[in-house]
Amino acid sequence: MTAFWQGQALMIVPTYNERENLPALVGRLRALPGDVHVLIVDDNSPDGTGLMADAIAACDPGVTVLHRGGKLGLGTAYRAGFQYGLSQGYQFLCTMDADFSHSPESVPALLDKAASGYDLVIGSRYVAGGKVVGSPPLRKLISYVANWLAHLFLGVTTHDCTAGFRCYRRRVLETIDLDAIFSSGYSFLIEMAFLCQRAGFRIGEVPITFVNRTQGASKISRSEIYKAFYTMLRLRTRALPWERMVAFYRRHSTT
Ligand SMILES: Nc1nc2c(ncn2[C@@H]2O[C@H](COP(=O)(O)OP(=O)(O)OP(=O)(O)O)[C@@H](O)[C@H]2O)c(=O)[nH]1
Ligand SMILES: [Mg+2]
Repeated sequence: MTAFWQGQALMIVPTYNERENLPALVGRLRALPGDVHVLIVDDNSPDGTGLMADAIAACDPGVTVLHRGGKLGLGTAYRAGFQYGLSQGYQFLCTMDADFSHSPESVPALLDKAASGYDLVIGSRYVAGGKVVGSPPLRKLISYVANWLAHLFLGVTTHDCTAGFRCYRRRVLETIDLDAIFSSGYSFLIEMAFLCQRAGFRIGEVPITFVNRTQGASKISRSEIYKAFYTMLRLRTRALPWERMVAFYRRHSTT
């Protein structure tokens, strides 16, 4: 049976020093039903991931590589990937980490959920059935606190708004002004979840088992963690007047 996303889904994989993981990851993605295409966004990885990506792409027309000059951040890598995917006409633009924390075999579940009427689907650790395996307690705590603050401060209802395993429908990325997104790093994920919700898009989650990487090193630094908290403060102060106006309008239009 042909998958409904046949040739219409692009998986964007940002990479920085992922040579141990990339070939197997791309192999498993390309073995999925529905010919999921892969875009690798590599930031001139010192370990030669970019060259390896070129070699993979040379043997498979379903794989493309976007090279950038240096480490420009996860958020801007996603944005470059979205711009490429939109220009190529894809209907479903997905993202995942290269380190197997996100299982390639869960991608069809994200696409299925998107097709059932969701504009953004997140592979979530924090809904019933979701799990985290092998993460150090401090990482778990930071992730938990970041999500809790996003719920409390920003009113984001998504349970896992820091997850990078996502599927966006094309219309989401056409509506949101990607160039106006301030975050260039990991906090891009929180900002996108916030902007999608504020724009009225329907956000769904599918449970996933997040497995801590076994190959390569984490790129998340202390400054990225500070930036995530700064992003929430920034979005909060920007959101407040707007939210107040809507609340005021709603209150007065119903009385
Ligand atoms: N192109 C690009 N990719 C990046 C950059 N920073 C991180 N990545 C990639 O983004 C993905 C997520 O990064 P990770 O280091 O796994 O971050 P994480 O999953 O939050 O942290 P761990 O759980 O410790 O692995 C991986 O595929 C990285 O290679 C960047 O500046 N540019
Ligand atoms: Mg990771």
